[in-house]
Amino acid sequence: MTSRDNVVHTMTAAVHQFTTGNIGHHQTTSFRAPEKKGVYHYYCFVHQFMVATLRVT
Ligand SMILES: [Cu+2]
Repeated sequence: MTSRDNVVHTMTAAVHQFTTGNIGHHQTTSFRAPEKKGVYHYYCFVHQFMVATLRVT
């Protein structure tokens, strides 16, 4: 994934199935998504109010 923001973010799974580590300004990174189907909640470690979900189908 690519961050289009001006500050560092992460995609950190709520129960630690994955994390991207820090993603800087316009940086592209990859991570290993879970193989099991489901909805995985994640948040930004830097801004913990930022939450989203990853859906594996
Ligand atoms: Cu953030």
